[in-house]
Amino acid sequence: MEDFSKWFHNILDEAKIIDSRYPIKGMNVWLANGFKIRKYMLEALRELLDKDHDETLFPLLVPEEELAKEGIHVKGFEEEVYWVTHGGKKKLNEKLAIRPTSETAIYPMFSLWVRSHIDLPIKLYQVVNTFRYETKHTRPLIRVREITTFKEAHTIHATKEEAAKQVEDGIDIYKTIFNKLSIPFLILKRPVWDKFPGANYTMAFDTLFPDGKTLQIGTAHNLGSTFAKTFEIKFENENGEHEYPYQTCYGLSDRVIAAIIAIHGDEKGLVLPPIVAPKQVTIIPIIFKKGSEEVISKAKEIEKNLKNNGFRVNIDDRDLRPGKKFYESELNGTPLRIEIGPRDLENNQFIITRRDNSEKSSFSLDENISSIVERLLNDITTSLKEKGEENLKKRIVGVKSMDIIEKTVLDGNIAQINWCGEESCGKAIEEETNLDILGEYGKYSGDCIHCKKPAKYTALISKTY
Ligand code: PR8
Repeated sequence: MEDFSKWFHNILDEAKIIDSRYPIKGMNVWLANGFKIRKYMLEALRELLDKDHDETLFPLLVPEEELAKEGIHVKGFEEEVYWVTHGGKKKLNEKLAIRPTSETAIYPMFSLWVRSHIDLPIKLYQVVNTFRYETKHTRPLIRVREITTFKEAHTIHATKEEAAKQVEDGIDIYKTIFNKLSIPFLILKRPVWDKFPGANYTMAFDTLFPDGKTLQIGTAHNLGSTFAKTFEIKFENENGEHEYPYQTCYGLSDRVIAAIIAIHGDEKGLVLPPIVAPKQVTIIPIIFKKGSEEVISKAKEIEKNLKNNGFRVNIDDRDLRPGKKFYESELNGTPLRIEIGPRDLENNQFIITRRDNSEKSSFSLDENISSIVERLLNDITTSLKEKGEENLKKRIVGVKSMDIIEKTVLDGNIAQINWCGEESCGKAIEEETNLDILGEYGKYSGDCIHCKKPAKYTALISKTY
């Protein structure tokens, strides 16, 4: 893929994911295929979150007074907030912020809900649109100003230990979802200057795009008691004393869909992990004048069988050349294509082609088709995952001196460096290379690449979106 950015924009359009021509920068229209991928992604995540989180829904608008309460938080977002200032022609007495994220919408309510230790923990999430007036270059799905499927979880606990454990639980949920989507990832503790505004610490998931840039595809933040103190959230413990609780939040956006498209796709188009593929199997009857009825009726039988077994399947019996149909199903990333024609019927067989590796196999029509499909779909998930992980691993390259960091990264890699862990030194490294330190990674030995003091970490550094 020579020009990734061009490829990415084309595929969003050709595979009907997003129309980015909406006349507000950073705001896009979800098209039919994109919407379905988004829907299946959401279903998979909800299934995981619903096990021990409650889904809720808070208002879009936040009073200025609430947004302004948490000093560090508001400072982090002040450049990015859209404001509602008027109701019709009337200027509002108090400006209303359009949520850039919902801490300041949710936590004032926590202060009403939390009274006693028996009210804790609370674990909730919502799936909403949030708005950030991003100043960096916007790109569909990757950096948008209307984040259309912001999946944000917020939890509140009686103890620090429980909150720390919850961050790990949030990370586990995200690991599971990324594995289901075959997205390779790194989990890194962000340097202090790059943590979520108001958090004690931020754990981030990064993945590597084909152009060598990394994308942060999810984060989990330990908020400590900072917000509880600001929003006066207190609970009575078992001894009748009043304490501040501890909070966490974690979130994903449609960047996950950008990652699915970018990491698995190829020059023919999308390659979708089966869990989110709008169609998991497309049956293409190869019809000639002679014998077409038998072929169609067999195709319908296969379709019915697969549908009954819960697969998303369709028959493409449009009056088009098979080649055109193959092309479309490849473009749309449909994981499996079944072909069946008169000659196959004569041989009592059908043919399945995998989208991910183009492997073609023929099977007897007497075999259990749904178990073949199930096995192949699972194989696709696994092999996409393995391929992605292998590539990610290969592209983490140890670098010993400052002058080759940039070149290493420009060649499409993530550089691994020794670092003293000092903020001033880390920022100097970032400034000199024009790259970002993602966080601590793996064992260290030797001296800091920049200041030459003993290293505390090996850190990863990359070009980020
Ligand atoms: C929080 N509060 O907000 P976070 N376009 C697309 N995706 C984005 C964008 C954007 N402009 N900005 C961020 N993301 C916490 C946790 C509630 C939930 C994605 O955290 O600011 C990034 O993948 O880190 C980011 O990791 C995730 O949303 C959560 O946003």
